[in-house]
Amino acid sequence: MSAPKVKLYTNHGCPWAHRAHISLAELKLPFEEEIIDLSTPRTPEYLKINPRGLVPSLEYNGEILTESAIISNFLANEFPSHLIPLSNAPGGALFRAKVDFFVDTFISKVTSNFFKALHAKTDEEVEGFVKEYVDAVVKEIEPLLGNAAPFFNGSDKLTQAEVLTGSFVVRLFTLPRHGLFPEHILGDLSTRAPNFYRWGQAVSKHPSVLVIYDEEVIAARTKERLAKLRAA
Ligand SMILES: N[C@@H](CCC(=O)N[C@@H](CS)C(=O)NCC(=O)O)C(=O)O
Repeated sequence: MSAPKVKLYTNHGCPWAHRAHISLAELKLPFEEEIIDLSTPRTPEYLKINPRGLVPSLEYNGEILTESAIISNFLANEFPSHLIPLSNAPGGALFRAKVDFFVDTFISKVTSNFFKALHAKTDEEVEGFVKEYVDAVVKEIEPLLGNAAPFFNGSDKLTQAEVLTGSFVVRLFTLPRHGLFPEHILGDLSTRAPNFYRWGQAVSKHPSVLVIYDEEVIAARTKERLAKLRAA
């Protein structure tokens, strides 16, 4: 089989596009990348590739795929690996169902509170969302990580569960030290959700999760974006 032609349209500040980078790094797939400037309107050329104007988009042997979860799941299926078993492998369908539930729960019940806290106007509001974040982890995520070793479902390697959540986890573990988030969130998590805290530490140090993550740049850009929003 000849090597596939892979091109990723991305922006290194975007946690959704970051998912595709984690997939490509774990699968060791060579790819070309085009950085899309999100500070200006999308070009007509890019809107032909992705009419929604969002990143990421993936060109795979001339076909275009959009939406980060669809891209990462496509890559995991096209290149079977340690990330996720095939659904017809023994236990494969069950593992996939567990990953789906974990990712859906993390994105729908937990991460939204992170962005709400970032955008909150008063310290009291920030603390409210931080508490909601920690409470949601304790209730929803902590029980799903009892057998993490250190990754999802007893795996010693990254899985699709980390591919689809790692970009948000690394932000949680790094942005508090830049004053973007109350630092006590990590202390609260370490006492109230020790499984999650151990898992998150391993995820946020993994080379494939860090592959495009420039903590200083992300922190500075997030501060700039928030300052602009507040001034508006
Ligand atoms: N549901 C999409 C979300 C992608 C998304 O929201 N990307 C943002 C950057 S993080 C974007 O392209 N925004 C366009 C803009 O800012 O104009 C996915 O998972 O791929």
